[in-house]
Amino acid sequence: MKKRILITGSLGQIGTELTKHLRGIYGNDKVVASDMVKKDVPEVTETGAFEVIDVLDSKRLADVVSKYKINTIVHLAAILSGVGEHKPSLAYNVNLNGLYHVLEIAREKECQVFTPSSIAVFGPDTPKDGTPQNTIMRPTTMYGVTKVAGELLCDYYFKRFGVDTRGVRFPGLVSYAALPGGGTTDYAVHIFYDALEKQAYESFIAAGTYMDMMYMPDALHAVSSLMEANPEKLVHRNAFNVASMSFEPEELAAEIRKHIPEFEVTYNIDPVRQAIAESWPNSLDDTCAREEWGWEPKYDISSMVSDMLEQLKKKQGK
Ligand code: NAD
Ligand code: AKB
Repeated sequence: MKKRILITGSLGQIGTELTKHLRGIYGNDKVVASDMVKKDVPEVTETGAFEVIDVLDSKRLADVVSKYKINTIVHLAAILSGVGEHKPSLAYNVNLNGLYHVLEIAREKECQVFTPSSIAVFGPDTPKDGTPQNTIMRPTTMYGVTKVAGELLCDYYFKRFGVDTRGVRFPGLVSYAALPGGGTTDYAVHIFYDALEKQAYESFIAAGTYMDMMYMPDALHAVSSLMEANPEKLVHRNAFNVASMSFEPEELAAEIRKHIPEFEVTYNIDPVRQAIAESWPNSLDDTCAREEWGWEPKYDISSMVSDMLEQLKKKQGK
């Protein structure tokens, strides 16, 4: 069946690029972008249909799904880890009730659902290195709690109602098109802007703190590959570990220094986001994704840093 896709939260870090990626694959007229307010992001709002949808408004969501005869919902609207610790009740509401509305509409209107989970599903009791697909998940953040519950809800809707739900546990995503929306891994994006502007960056995450990271082109490819994967091969669904690189701030800085030798990093640690980072794994084992749907990332830290700096320079007209 030909896909007619609705993307929620499409003006965020992932949506800004995923909308273009999916319109490139399926056609501009087959992908409807949405967010809770319309902002001036021409690559999303001017290249195809755009609708204002607050995912807490289930009637509006259902009306748009009917209007465009949507058969696939890519659900990105969420509150991320840093903001979620400052506004836990908002994170609970948007992340859980928003997903519940999407799943109910998908059940009624027979839609496929793709929604990203996160490395935030893991917690301090989880094995830190080579974190397996199935392991202890006792997150200590509201964001992580909603992401674990979200994975379970998606599995429930698949097993109980046959809704074709799929997802990946994204690590921190590094990208140049849009800024990140208030997560713990955001330092790995901000560092590039300051490296180019000031040749210096003050990190809110401490040296030596490893987290999994991924460059956006690999993340986009992960979404479209899993959406198209043969369902008969999927043993897991919600959600797959995916990995491509793991680093700490000093290693990223050293890589940037290969292009900007005078670049310096200082530290002013944010205790909230540092505690979150310490509760997450150092690196995930993504064997299941590789075996079940052929996941294979292209970028490592060195190729990512070269491309990020080149693309940001172009964007800033340098
Ligand atoms: P983001 O914060 O950049 O964007 C989220 C978007 O959701 C924003 O445009 C915001 O306006 C919108 N939104 C918030 N509340 C809404 C509501 N009530 N109704 C409609 N829209 C609403 O986030 P992102 O980085 O693009 O993340 C998208 C998804 O990917 C989330 O589920 C997130 O948990 C997951 N994820 C992201 C990362 C990452 O590093 N970016 C890593 C792991 C998982
Ligand atoms: C965050 O830091 O909250 C996100 C994530 C890893 O889910 N980038």
